[in-house]
Amino acid sequence: MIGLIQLSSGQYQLVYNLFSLVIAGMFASAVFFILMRQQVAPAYQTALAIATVVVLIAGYHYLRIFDSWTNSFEVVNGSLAQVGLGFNEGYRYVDWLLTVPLLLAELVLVLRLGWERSRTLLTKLVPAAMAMILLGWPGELSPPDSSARIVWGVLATIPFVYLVWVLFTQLGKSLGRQPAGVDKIVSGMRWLLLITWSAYPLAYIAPSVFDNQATAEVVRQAGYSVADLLAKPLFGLLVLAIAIVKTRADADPGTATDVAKVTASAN
Ligand SMILES: *C/C=C(C)/C=C/C=C(C)/C=C/C1=C(C)CCCC1(C)C
Repeated sequence: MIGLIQLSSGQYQLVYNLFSLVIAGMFASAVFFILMRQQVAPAYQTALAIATVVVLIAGYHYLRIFDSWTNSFEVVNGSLAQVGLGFNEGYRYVDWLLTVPLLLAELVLVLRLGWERSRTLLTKLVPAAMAMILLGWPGELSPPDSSARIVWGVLATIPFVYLVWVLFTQLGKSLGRQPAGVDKIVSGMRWLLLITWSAYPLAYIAPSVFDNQATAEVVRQAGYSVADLLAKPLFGLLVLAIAIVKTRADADPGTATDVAKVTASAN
């Protein structure tokens, strides 16, 4: 249990407004992904459907997170004191347990690596993701200055490093097999994954790093919120972009054939 903290009204409002922004981002992107469905070939609609489900699950959890935030503080002498059971961090972990495996499936599906490769990849990545989240959870509930927090965090980082390393190298390998235009998006996605997923462990260690627990709480909540916006709606937009470019490339194989003819006649 995190010790009782007191926030200034500015700190409280900052997190409050960020949660509200995340809710808007999640539901707006869900609507957008649904409306864009017709723009992509059936082969990519599953990936887009998963992207939609991910932002809906996260949007729902942020509604609960928002509620928990407003219920855990009360104005006492001009600042916000923690009351009752305190803020429930559990919603995030339940959310990640559902959305992280789905995000991995979304990525593998849109790359269309073939059934065998996709299956092998997911049987490595999904258990690693589950282990990472389940090991981080008890640490998140440990006191800010405890060694338990550090130990669980380090344990969770082992599957995390493995996961990010596999994703980064696999995405790198698939670059050469993607149609023109898609390779740039896949490369951007590779960096987006590396940077945003690394923001989570950084937000996690905030309570151990900052002496002032009010600052630590704001950094942690802001870190997780911004990371979630990038890792779910923005990531989904890149998946949609890949699906649209690939749909066009599949529908217009003429471009590829013409290029082949020109090259052949030039020889
Ligand atoms: C949509 C949610 C996503 C992509 C969540 C990702 C979460 C992580 C990459 C969490 C990683 C953690 C560590 C590497 C160590 C400390 C504990 C965690 C679980 C915060």
